[in-house]
Amino acid sequence: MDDDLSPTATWQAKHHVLYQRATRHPFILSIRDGTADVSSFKRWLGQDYVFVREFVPFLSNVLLKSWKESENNSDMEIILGGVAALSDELSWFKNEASKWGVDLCGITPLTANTEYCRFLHSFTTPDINYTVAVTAFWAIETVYQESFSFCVEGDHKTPTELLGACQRWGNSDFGQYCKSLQQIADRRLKEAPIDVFRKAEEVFISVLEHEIEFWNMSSNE
Ligand code: HMH
Repeated sequence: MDDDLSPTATWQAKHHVLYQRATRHPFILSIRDGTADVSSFKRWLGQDYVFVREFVPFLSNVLLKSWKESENNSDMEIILGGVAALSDELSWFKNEASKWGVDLCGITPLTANTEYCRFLHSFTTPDINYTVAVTAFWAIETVYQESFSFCVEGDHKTPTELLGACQRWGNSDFGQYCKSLQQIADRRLKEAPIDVFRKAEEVFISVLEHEIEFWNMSSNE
């Protein structure tokens, strides 16, 4: 591995096949080339609303871990910004769902979603340390950032009615936010004991796998 790369960048390179499958999934490519199925997008929307609701306790717990365990005061403030943004995000989902005629009260989480949410909940126990949890947070946000930014870059043919969703995670401010999370994760990983480092790499891989399954679930009947 390249010594100049940070721990997270090293993993992105080492697991790049999996990383590409998560960030250049056929569902994302179909949005970008204008061939996405309305029913798939609506399924994704309803399922992701359920996911983001479950993300609130996950991220609140990362916030709590940063307060308890971080040696750097700015971490908690950066993570707090992420918690605060979830309130607006849930409103966005409700507004978007009403535009598309998706009834958010009637959503049953599908298997891939249930499994991903179970994975999120596994981080709230005290035996998972801050370094591992913040690495998961970075990876989860980064997959969405890299996926949706691709739909608003270059010669995309993303339909106008899907641009709002793509901009939500694909905008450059969110890109910067993900970079700040990456810096936190890398700073912690450089000081981490080997067992924590290995656990964080495992978590990175699991996030990619769950994200791929989430896209698969959204695109397939
Ligand atoms: C499945 N992964 C999934 N949903 C999201 N909203 C994000 C990541 C980013 O917050």
